[in-house]
Amino acid sequence: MKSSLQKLFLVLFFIPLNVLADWTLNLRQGATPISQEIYNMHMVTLWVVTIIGILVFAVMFWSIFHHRKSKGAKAAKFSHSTTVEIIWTIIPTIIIISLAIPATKLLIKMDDTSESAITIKATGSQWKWKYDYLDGVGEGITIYSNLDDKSKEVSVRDSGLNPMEYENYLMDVDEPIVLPVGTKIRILTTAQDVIHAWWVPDLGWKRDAIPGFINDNWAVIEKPGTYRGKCAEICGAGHGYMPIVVKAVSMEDYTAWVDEKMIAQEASKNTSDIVLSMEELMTKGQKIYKAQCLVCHQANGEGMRGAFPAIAGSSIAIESDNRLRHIHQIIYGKGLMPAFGEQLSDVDIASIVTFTRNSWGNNTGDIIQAKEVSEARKKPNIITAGDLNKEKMTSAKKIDGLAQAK
Ligand SMILES: [Cu+2]
Repeated sequence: MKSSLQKLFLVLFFIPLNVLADWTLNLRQGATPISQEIYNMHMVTLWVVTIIGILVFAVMFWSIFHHRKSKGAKAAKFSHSTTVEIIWTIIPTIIIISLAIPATKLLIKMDDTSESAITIKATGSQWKWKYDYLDGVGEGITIYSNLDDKSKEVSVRDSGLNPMEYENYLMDVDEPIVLPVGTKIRILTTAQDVIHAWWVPDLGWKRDAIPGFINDNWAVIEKPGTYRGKCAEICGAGHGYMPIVVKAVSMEDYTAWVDEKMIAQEASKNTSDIVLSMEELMTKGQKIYKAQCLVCHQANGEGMRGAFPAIAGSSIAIESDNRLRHIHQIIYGKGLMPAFGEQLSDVDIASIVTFTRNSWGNNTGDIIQAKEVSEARKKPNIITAGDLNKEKMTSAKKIDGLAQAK
């Protein structure tokens, strides 16, 4: 028969170790020299504090046990000991300084972004990441990283799909950032609307992305692979929907990707002459809606009450007088809704407008072609003009109200 102490010991130590074999507690070693150095620094510090903890508690428990009252211990009468005070000041000071020196060196190294071969800028917005390749091979590329379609499908309430069965649930994107291995990459972080934070644990650092500020960091990824991260600053309802995926590839693969991406990017700039059938517009529109609009406006176009208005049955999406307003709302954004004009091509916007005007009971039959979007881009923003009028009207009403109250 095991004693109850033995049982307690088993519960506390052995059973969790067996059952949770995959369960790890420690910091990750990561994929960059810096993340490895952070890990080493962390381990040294951990051992130092563990040894101090063991020594201090050992002396404390030993003293309590051996000088207990039942053994007839008598309290000493002295109140000060200069020697002891000097010792307990000097020893911790030496320990702290010997930890602070390597830690400071490491922090300085982490901040040294000089001689980077490639610079990218990560801009957080509600709720996606935009990456601009600013310098080095790939300069001029822009990527928008949205939550992947599968995660969106699974995340819809009552979807009937089990998130536990989907390996990268909320950890995958439609388009990852591609970076070469063995190259010093400077990563700037900033934001467009509220504070976000760019965090890929394997790179060893996490940095706030603040509107109006640019923080810079760097990484040299050693091994090719996929590294996942997340926005690490609560940034609103869709905070959990903005993962980060970094695909690290060899330099050759990277240059090949850059060439391909450049061609695709160039092609997407000039789409105003493309004419599609209703069916083609609907299929394309549905795909883009899923990637860009679904998180806020939902799969059924009904939005989220109080935060994101419904598109189903909304006057902007069904009245024929509102076609331009509808297009402008997507190009220029409105309130919480970001501007998509830069991100989406003419044909993309045309498809999305056609799709939303002909879905969920919005049966306008309207077909919007890229040409109409390209022309709408040349017209002054009708949304802000409308808002200004509305503001004027409300202030006029207020003044009326005040006058009447008097
Ligand atoms: Cu965020």
